[in-house]
Amino acid sequence: MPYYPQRLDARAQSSLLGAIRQVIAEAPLYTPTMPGSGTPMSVRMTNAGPLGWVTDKERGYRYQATHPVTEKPWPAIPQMLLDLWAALADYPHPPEACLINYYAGAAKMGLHQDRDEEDFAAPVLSVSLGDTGLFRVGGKRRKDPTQKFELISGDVFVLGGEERLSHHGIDRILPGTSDLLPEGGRFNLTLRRVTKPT
Ligand code: MD3
Ligand code: FE
Repeated sequence: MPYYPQRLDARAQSSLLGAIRQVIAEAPLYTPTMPGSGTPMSVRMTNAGPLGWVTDKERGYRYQATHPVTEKPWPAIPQMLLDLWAALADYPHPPEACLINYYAGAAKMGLHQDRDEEDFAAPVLSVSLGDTGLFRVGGKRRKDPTQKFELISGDVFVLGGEERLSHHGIDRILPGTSDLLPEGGRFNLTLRRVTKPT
């Protein structure tokens, strides 16, 4: 996994956090629900960019151009993130979605694949901010063995090629491991290309 530990220094992390807070002011974090069951996820989410990833009981996992609660278009992807994509993604088109996950206290995310995009040729780029996340990554098959990593504030991962369809999840957050967020918890930002470029 191309891994850039501490790619963002403390100043870059606070500046990016400021940009994310501006996005959230326009497009508040909401609680997504699982397809079918309607069970709420423990992670809260919002998005920036022309498309955002959402899920609810009735319509399931999908990308859409508007916030499910405010029904307004998502705010623009912060320039810093577009620059990071241009520097690291090795993909000649801009990302269309920036999914913002917020993990408070006991929030976690079960093992899954990211496969709601049309274009698996594009990588997924992940940035962590705030408390450390215990990340688990396996293989293309659900039963493949998994490895554990700590995702620390300022770390950047680029998942492309063979790894693009690896199973992965967040087991838990380690409280009190970063001073970046006064309220505690962890933000993860993922940049994604959704549609095939024409
Ligand atoms: C490995 N987010 O939003 S980011 C997600 O920390 C998601 O919030 C986690 O999984 C988080 O879908 C993990 C790191 C990541 C992102 C995409 C991947 C790892 C990946 C795609 C393939 C393999
Ligand atoms: Fe994922």
